Parts: sequence; structure tokens; C-alpha cells
Amino acid sequence: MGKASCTTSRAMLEAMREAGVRYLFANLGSDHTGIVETYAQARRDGCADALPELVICPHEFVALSAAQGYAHVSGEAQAVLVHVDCGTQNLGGAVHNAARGRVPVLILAGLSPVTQEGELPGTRNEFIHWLQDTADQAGIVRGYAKYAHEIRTGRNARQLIHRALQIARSEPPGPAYLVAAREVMEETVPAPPRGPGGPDQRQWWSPVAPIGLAPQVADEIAAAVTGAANPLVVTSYLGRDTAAVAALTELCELAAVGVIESVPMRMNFPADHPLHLGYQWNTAGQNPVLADADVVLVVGSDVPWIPATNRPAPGARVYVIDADPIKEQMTLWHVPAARYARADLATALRQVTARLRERGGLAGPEVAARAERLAAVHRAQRATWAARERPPGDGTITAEYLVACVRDAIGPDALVLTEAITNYQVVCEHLQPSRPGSLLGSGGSSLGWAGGAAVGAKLASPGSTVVSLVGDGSYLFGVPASAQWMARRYGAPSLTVIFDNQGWAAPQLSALAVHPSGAAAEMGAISGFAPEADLPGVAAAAGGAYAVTVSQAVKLPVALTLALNQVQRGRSAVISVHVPSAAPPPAGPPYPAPVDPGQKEDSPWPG
Ligand SMILES: Cc1ncc(C[n+]2csc(CCOP(=O)(O)OP(=O)(O)O)c2C)c(N)n1
Ligand SMILES: [Mg+2]
Repeated sequence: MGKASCTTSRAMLEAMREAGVRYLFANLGSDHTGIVETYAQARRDGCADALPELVICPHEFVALSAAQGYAHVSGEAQAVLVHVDCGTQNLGGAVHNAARGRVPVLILAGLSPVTQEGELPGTRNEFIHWLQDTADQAGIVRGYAKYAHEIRTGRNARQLIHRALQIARSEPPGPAYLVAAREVMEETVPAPPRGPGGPDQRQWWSPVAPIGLAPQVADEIAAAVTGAANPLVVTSYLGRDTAAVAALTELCELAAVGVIESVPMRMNFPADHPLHLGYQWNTAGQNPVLADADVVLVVGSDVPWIPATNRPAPGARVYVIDADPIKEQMTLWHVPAARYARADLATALRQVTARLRERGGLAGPEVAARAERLAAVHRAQRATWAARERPPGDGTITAEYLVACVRDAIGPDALVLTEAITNYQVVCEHLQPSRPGSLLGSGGSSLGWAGGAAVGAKLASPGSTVVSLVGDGSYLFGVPASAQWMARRYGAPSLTVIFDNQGWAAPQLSALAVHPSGAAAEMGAISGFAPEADLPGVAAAAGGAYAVTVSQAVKLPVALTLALNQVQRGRSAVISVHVPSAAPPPAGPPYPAPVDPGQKEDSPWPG
């Protein structure tokens, strides 16, 4: 092929690279002949730099989670390549996580060939091409994608790649999904001019510029804060822009405004700041701090509170500021607010702070007294939490003690991914993240995100120690064999700490919340994981990980230190820690004894 032309596949890959996509997280199929050929040519010709680096992902959910983890940490959208409808279906809940987590990502899938008689290069030649022909492949993800479209000709493939990424990166960010038939990906198209004088595509496709508050809205919010006796900020993901953390801190310090983190999927406000007033997740009761507030700024939150059990006082004035302040993507959502404002959060907070300074009136004794009062609440919370960290006298491990040990072992510079489910709140209260960017959650609720996200996070920040805190169920949802294989293959080691409560606690707690004295309360959980699986052993087998299970409090600190040493040396480590059980052991006959690991058995059910 001459320099003046190339295939659509190459054009798409080059456009991704131009747009700043460093990695293509890929799970390949018969639709990707042009892509496979392009990578092979680039390898042969020594010009692989013009393409995104290929990361082979044995499972699509892990591929998209890895792309998400990379974008979470770097802010840079990456790309995922999947196989027709099958691969798209296997993305599964990771699409939900990317959408709810506001993560920019480009997903590219092939379509079954659109010819069957040899009319065009790439025509159908395998039986699956008929089986994979579906009426609306993009429909699988349409409810989650910001943009779902088909590349119908190679002539504008570059343009559509750039357009998809521009839409994915513009606020609020999210997934963009493109499909292309095999014939289109095999099509020969003119190559764009190169070198000086050639188009620099990236500058033409930047995301939409941040917007600020209208001046009168900034003024209105500043006036409300100035006039408030108890102003409060509630946030969940403001920290996805680390600059917004500094902007929030400045505002809060100026006006003595307390901060609650509700369902925090990021580090939003330093936990060690005296104005940090704690966390709320599925809190069953009324949060007194929220009840006391007369002005509430909801700044970057999908769920600032759960109104059936916890809400501001009836007279409180609420202001919602967000990239999507009325959550058009949710069918049912309402926070009764005096004003809903669409704005970039760092910009909006700086504007309000500037207006507060112009207005003055915050240097009086009331504001200073409020700061002192809030600091006392903060100190009392921390004292309660600290008391819970002591291990019980029987030598077992509580979740609180576990998080405290992890915190002390990893130090403040680690990057922590949390998918600890019923221990989400425990993780926050005992980790107390105080460095912007140091805590990540999926932003959604489809479990298993952390497995792949840890790989992506490490690729984005190779100098960071990446630590995942996950439930035993969430660990298994994350296809650990796939994620751990990728971690070894691509040099992206991390530490995984499993809260092994022997099953799914969450569905049982959900049942008890609705049926507090029903049969579920009487009979106990039905979602236990007995017989116990060797969870770290999965990682050892698939990715050569250092694998250990701990059940005694006294052994935990040393186990964590040894595991972290392994991670520093480039090997992943998985520690499963027995914490109080989610479910009693099942009734009925005993399960077969586990197979001795040294022994090879043909049947999994010996004896
Ligand atoms: C993909 C997916 N499937 C099912 C669920 C429903 N679900 C929510 S929490 C949970 C249990 C999680 O177990 P684990 O990670 O062990 O946390 P625990 O509840 O024990 O704290 C399940 C199954 C979900 N959120 N996502
Ligand atoms: Mg569990």
C-alpha cells in the first residue's frame, strides 16, 4: 500500500493516537481483521508509535474498567475495542459505571460483514457472520452512551473518531460508542497529508470549554452563604477535578462552611480538615449535621442524601451546582432547590468565593465561632472513629481495624480504589483521604470495577502504589483471572485487599431495611459463600500474584508490609482478610473438604 492511502482501520487507529489515546484495551474477533493487520504492519515496519498501544484484555468488562481507571487518574480518554454484539454485551455493567462515573472513553466495535457474496474485501466468510448480525447493535449501550453511531465509510472515519472523543470528553464526560462493518474497516482510503503543513487534528476537537455561573447566580449563592447561620456543602465527586478541591477549601475556610461527603467516589475535601464533617452512605437515620444546615450547596452529587430517611430541614435553602444539575439521565430525580446551576465546579466555587470577598462581612465573631463549633464536631467524630479501630480482644479482625492497618501501611501517597460495598463508609472513615486524587470509586454500581481499574490506574500513574479495597463478591465480579493476567503481562502491579465477609452482605442488609422483622431477619442471610474459595489463589494462578489469607489481627500488619514489598518489586499481591461474616454457615450436609493444593484431583468433589 502506498503512502497516499491506507485502510480505514489504520485511519481510525491513527486518529485515536492523534486525539491522545495512549492505550487501546482490546478483545479481538473476526471483525478486526483490518486492525490486526494494521498492528502487524506497524510492528513489522517499526512505526507502532503512530498507533495506540495494544493491551490485550481477556474479558471486555475488565477492558472497559481498565480504560476507566486510566481516565479516572489521568483525565485522558482511552479506547476499548470489542467484538461485535458479543463483545459489546460482555462490556456489561462497565458501561453503566463509565456513564454514571462520568468517565470519557471511546468504545469501538465491529459489525458483522454487510455483504455475503464476496462483493467487497471483508465479505462474510465465517459462519458466525450470520449469527452475529443483529438489528441494532448500538442499542445494547444506547441508554448509557453519549454518542452511539456507525462509521459507514472510511472517508470520514478519522472525523468520526475525533467527534466521538470530543463528545466523550465534554462535560459531563461519558462513553461514546462507534461501530463499523468489516468491509468499511478494510476499505482503502486516502491518507491525510503528514508533517509540517499537515492538519493538527487535536486542536480542532477539544472538549467544550468550562462554563461558569451567571454573575447574578454567583451573587445569589454568595448572599445566601453570607446570610446563613449554618451553611453546608454536600459533595460526592467534585474531586474528579482536583483543582475543585482547592477551590472548595478556600470557600469553606473563608465562610466557615462545613462539608459532608455523600457517597464519595472521589476525594473531595481533606478528611483531616476541621471543616470536614464526615460521610454518609446508606445511612439509616437522619444526619444531624445535615438537619442543622439552613443553606446547603450541593456541589457535584447524584445522591446528596436519601430523602426517605435523611434530608435537610424543611426551611433550608438548597443550591445545586453541577455539570448536569437536574440529572437528565435519570428518570426520577429531584432535590428541592432554590436554584439549579450548570457550571464547571472549580470555576463556580471560585466565582462564589470572589463574590464573598467583595461582599465582606465574614470576619465577624459569628463566623469564627461557627468554625470553632464545626471543628468540635469534626474532632468528636474522629475520636469515635479512632475508638472503633482497636481490634477486638478475641484476636479477630474488624473492618475498622483492617482499614486502619491498610492506612498505616500504605501511607498518604497511595492511590486507593474502593469497592468495599457494605464497608464503603468504614473505608472512608478510617482511611480519611486528605490528598486530592487519592481515592477513587467506580461512580456507578456495577460491581467488579476495581479489578480492571487498578490495571488502568497503574498504567496512568506508574509511580503510584495502587491499592484496591474490595468486597469478596466484588473481587469475583471483577473477573480476577483476567485482571491479574493483564497486571502481570503489562507491568501494572497493585495490592488488592479483600474484605472477606464470606459472601454478599449487601442484599441481606437491603432485605432487612425493608423487612426488619421478616423471615430474612429470622433465618439469616442466604447469600453466603461457603465453602470458602481460595480468592487470592485465583490471582496467583492467573497472574503470579503474591497471595495470602489472614484471619488473625496480630498477623495483619506484617502481612500488609510483605505484600507491599512484593508490589514495590513489580508483583501484584492479593490479601484476603476474614472480617465478620455476612451470613451464617449454610444448614445441611457439610460441603466436601477443599482439595489439598499440592494434590491434583480430576474431580472437584473428592471423596
Ligand atoms: C454487576 C452487579 N451484580 C449484582 C449487584 C447487586 N449487589 C450489590 S452489593 C452486592 C454484594 C457485594 O458483595 P461484596 O463485594 O462481598 O460486598 P458485601 O456486600 O459483602 O460488603 C450485590 C450482589 C451489583 N451491584 N452489580
Ligand atoms: Mg462480601
